[in-house]
Amino acid sequence: MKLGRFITLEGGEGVGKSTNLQFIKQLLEERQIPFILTREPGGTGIAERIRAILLERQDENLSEQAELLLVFAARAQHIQHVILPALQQGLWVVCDRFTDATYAYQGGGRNMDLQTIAWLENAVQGELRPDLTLIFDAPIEIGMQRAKHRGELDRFETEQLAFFERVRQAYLQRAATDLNRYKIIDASQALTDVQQQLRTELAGLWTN
Ligand code: Z5A
Repeated sequence: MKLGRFITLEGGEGVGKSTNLQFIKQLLEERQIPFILTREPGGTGIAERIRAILLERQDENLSEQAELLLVFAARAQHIQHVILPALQQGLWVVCDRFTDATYAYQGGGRNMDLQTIAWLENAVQGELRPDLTLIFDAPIEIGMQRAKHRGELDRFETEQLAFFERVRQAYLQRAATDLNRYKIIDASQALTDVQQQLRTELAGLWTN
């Protein structure tokens, strides 16, 4: 059986990943492509519990090393119990964030060593990499403005503007390393224009 495709959505806070995940769902349904939608950190019972630890604001400071290892611990569960079984059954997997978020947030945002991240990536994922990564890019202020009505801030959302600027730059640097896999979506545009860009970028996958 042909393996499913693995598509990931990436970008800073409030750029429209969750909104456009639903649009991609519609496109897959129109084409009668079997798929699952999932997210990181999370996607399994244990991984969702790890997500809660990562996002909660607590009195005890979560060290950068603990944060990085928790992200990959959740990913290991998600890959073993959800992503690989789905791909092996021929389902497409559309995931809201994956390892590029680790390069962007822990690598770019927290300035952690990229070689350590790459080592963990290889150890946890083996050869698994997304077929297509859509990077939703917009000036930080736009994402923050869009996300600001959501109530209490999580642990990441309390970071300073400079942190999110480093995250954005890290995503753009990764995109430049592989123009086939990474597609930058100008997320500052109106939703209909963003969706038109998505139709264009996804068109190549329907035919291959
Ligand atoms: N994290 C990490 O550090 N390391 C890792 O390896 C991984 C994750 C995997 C949780 O992510 C945190 O985990 C994340 C990084 C860290 N922290 N941060 N920040 P998350 O994905 O759950 O959280 P998020 O990035 O904050 O997602 P989000 O805020 O839900 O953003 P979004 O999904 O990109 O946006 P949205 O909900 O689709 O849209 C926001 C609003 O804008 C909404 O009202 C929409 O209707 C509106 N919208 C969307 N598009 C448009 C356009 N084009 N025009 C106008 N309005 C729009």
